[in-house]
Amino acid sequence: MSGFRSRRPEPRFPPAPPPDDPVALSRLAVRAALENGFDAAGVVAATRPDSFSTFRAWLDAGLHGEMTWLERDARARESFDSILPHAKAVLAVARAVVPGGDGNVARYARGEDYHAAVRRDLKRVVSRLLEQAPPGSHFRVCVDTAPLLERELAMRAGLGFLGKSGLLIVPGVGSHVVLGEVLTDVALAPSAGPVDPTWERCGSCSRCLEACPTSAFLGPRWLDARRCLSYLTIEKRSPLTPEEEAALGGRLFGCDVCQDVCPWNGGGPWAPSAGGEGAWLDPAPLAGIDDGAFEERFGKSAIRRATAAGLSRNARAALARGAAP
Ligand code: B12
Ligand code: SF4
Ligand code: SF4
Repeated sequence: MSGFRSRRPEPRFPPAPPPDDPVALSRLAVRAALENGFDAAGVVAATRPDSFSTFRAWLDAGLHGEMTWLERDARARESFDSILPHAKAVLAVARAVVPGGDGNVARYARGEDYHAAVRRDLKRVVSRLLEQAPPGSHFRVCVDTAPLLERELAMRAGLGFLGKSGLLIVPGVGSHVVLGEVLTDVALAPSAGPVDPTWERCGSCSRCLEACPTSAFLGPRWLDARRCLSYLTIEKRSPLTPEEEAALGGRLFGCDVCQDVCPWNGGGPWAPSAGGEGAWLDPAPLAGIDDGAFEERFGKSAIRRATAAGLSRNARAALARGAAP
């Protein structure tokens, strides 16, 4: 149908045989995830994502700015085969980030890099599954690293709903969660029935859309990333304009405003308040940080994503505007 041709060689392995009891194996996967420190887990069939066309339209509108890597592997998000040949099911998981209040570092990036922590614990889940899965089964762990539409997967697996902020909200936990997945060629039974695309539980609330400091939302779940402070502090590689610098308001990495105002997070351990471990970075020593010192300090932190050049640029902007901790 399309002109897209995978340049990948034929899969190196045959598909896994069907499991004796897909429902039992699926339940085992969810139980193992919950036992390994995830707050929500569910299984979804590895079928073409419903929202691929939304994603494509978002790219076509240029709302991704300099995140050209999203453009590069866009087509891979249409099918799971480039990530795991013969993929049949996905175990989607969500984990609450470490509680803590305000800071100039977004909550998800404080402490141990969540990519490493989630990967480690999902590997434990896979070890458990390998004991029961049919011989010849394959599993692949992904955490924000593979070309997947992770929020859709989480929603369709029954973990929660997508708020107007675009964030997955897990009822009882909130939106301060990070997501991960295990892809498998074993036909695990889905945990949830088909999801109604219009299902959301925001009601008449639109606090996140209104509170965003840069008015980055063009509508519910429709973000102009180029205006988002998370993008400006983490992903944007070119210099900041004076307007962008001012908009940062002293933030060094990420932004939590659209979550701070959300009633689904209200009163919980993430209520805006003073600090918490790793919440604040002093911009002064970071303003001139070089690659070596940056790697030493942030090599095992999610902050690494900003690069030394990006973080020092943010720190200089904070100092120029007198926004020290
Ligand atoms: C690129 C990216 C960004 C960009 C763009 C964000 C954006 N809104 O698109 C920037 C740098 C701005 C960013 C910021 C943040 N990000 Co980010 N980001 C990603 C990444 C790598 C890709 C997201 C993407 O494809 N965006 C393009 C848009 C169009 O897709 P989407 O956001 O997934 O939206 C889809 C759904 O909303 C869906 N949808 C909407 N309506 C409907 C209806 C139906 C029926 C269905 C099926 C789907 C659907 O359609 C969209 C297209 O598929 C994902 C990881 C991943 N691989 O998915 C993390 C991810 C989304 N980010 C995450 C986080 C934590 C953040 C921040 C909170 C970080 C921070 N504190 O600074 C902010 C939040 C900003 C916000 N309000 O979205 C988490 C989200 C966790 C959660 N609770 O949802 C993810 C999942 C990473 C992870 N593994 O945990 N991020
Ligand atoms: S992370 Fe901050 S800047 Fe980005 S959409 Fe949310 S409130 Fe707006
Ligand atoms: S702030 Fe309100 S509109 Fe935004 S995600 Fe939360 S409940 Fe939904």
